[in-house]
Amino acid sequence: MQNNINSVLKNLGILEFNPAYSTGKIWGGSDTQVIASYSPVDGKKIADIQTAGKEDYEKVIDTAQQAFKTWRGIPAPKRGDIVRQLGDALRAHKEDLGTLVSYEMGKSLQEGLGEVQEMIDICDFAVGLSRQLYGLTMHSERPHHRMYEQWHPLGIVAVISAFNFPVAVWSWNTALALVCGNVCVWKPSSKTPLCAIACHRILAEVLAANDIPEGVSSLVIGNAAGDLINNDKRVSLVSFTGSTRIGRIVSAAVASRFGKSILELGGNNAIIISKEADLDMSIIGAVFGAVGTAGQRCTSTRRLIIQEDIYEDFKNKLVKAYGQLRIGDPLDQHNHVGPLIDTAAVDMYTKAIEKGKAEGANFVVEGAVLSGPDYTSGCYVQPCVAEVENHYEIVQEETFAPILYLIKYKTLEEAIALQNNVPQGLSSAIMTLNLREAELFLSAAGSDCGIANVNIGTSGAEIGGAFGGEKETGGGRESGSDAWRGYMRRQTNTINYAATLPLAQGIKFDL
Ligand code: UN1
Repeated sequence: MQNNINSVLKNLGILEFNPAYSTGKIWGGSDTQVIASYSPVDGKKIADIQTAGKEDYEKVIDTAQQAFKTWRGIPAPKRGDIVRQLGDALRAHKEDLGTLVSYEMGKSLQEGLGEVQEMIDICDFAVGLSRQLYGLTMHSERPHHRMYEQWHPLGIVAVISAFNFPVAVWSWNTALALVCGNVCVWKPSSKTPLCAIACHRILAEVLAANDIPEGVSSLVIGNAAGDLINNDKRVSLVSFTGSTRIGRIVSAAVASRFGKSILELGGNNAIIISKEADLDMSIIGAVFGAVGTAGQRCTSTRRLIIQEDIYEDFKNKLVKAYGQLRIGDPLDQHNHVGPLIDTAAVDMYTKAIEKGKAEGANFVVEGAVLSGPDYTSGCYVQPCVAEVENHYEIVQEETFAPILYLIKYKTLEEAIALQNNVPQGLSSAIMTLNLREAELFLSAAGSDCGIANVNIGTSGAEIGGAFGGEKETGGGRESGSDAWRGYMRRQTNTINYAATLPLAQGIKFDL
């Protein structure tokens, strides 16, 4: 792997080929503070990265402000063409970038490549959008008046992204924000800085090839930048993906300066398994949802709400399926489950299991931290399954790990109430072949989540839909549908082409 990763880093232009790279400082700001990127796959340090300090940040924002003046004046379809070129560059780098995502973050190579595919797809989507930033026209109540609305860019859009989707979430935000005419500043997770450097370089090359001035896309690494962004009036929109705990802080800071925010916070996603479900399909959906990305997606399946008549049968099938899971190096395509991001995440997994047990959880597949020659990073854990009650504190919380909770129900109304009865509201699903059940689940009396699926698991959303959720998930929407509006400001325009000045609401004001 070591040699392979060296060539991946080289192909992505991140650092010169250097077998001793792990000790060298690379790239980044001028701050003396350095963060290290370790791979959870083998525990090896990949590189040290210099973080951005206050001075670097000021330079970035100044440059971004200048660049905005140029960028907003470029016609949207032309901006779309530049995003199209970004998509093409990502196609060319897919293999290398997907491998880096897998090695630095720990998700399977297939999922790493899938993440890059999402980036390519959102670029395609944004190209089309660049000719469709439509506003409405309205009929004025006054004669010889025309009224319409148009959408303008906001200015500087900051993207604060999480480790679990180290490249895709940036692209959802950036591709859209760019065609809308904004300039972007990216503060990636400090756990996956190399993925960020790789993407930034790919976009920077595309921009430079089109003679676009510096500052249309910037990267600031390190946690200091996050605070600076949140409290900076010059940053019009903060798109934050991360925990509800941090999201609360970000949202309050940005709101207090009347900035805009798009929040993608925690999920606590459930699948309802009806007795009228296709059980074989349900097993695959449930297991992939729970253990894919080692349970570290916002959309990971955390709870299965199972009808009592099929509960025992389904549980046994599930236990059997868990017995077949292969855990190990995510770059080895035979494995289903890779590592957690770091040993701090392993601690959270262990604590959640202990807390669950103390509350009465009955583990039907026991958890364990794995050790041995294949697991030297100390980040590999056994995906586990526990029978619980929905009200347990641990069940109400989001633990970013492959722990799946089983809950029994009698009626669909009860199942929907259980599904909704958590603080979060991101993704949800029902497995049923019964139309009445499916439609009730999708009705206003059904799921309260931003995403509600039928006969599909909770994870693996496509970019074409608006992505995000309600309640403590934060209410933000990113990616497809009309999520682009979140990156623009709406302006209502009324034009009078009469020779008089009639006032609205029939008000007379004669001088
Ligand atoms: C996330 O976990 O932050 O639905 C995003 C999915 C992905 C997005 C997840 N397309 O699994």
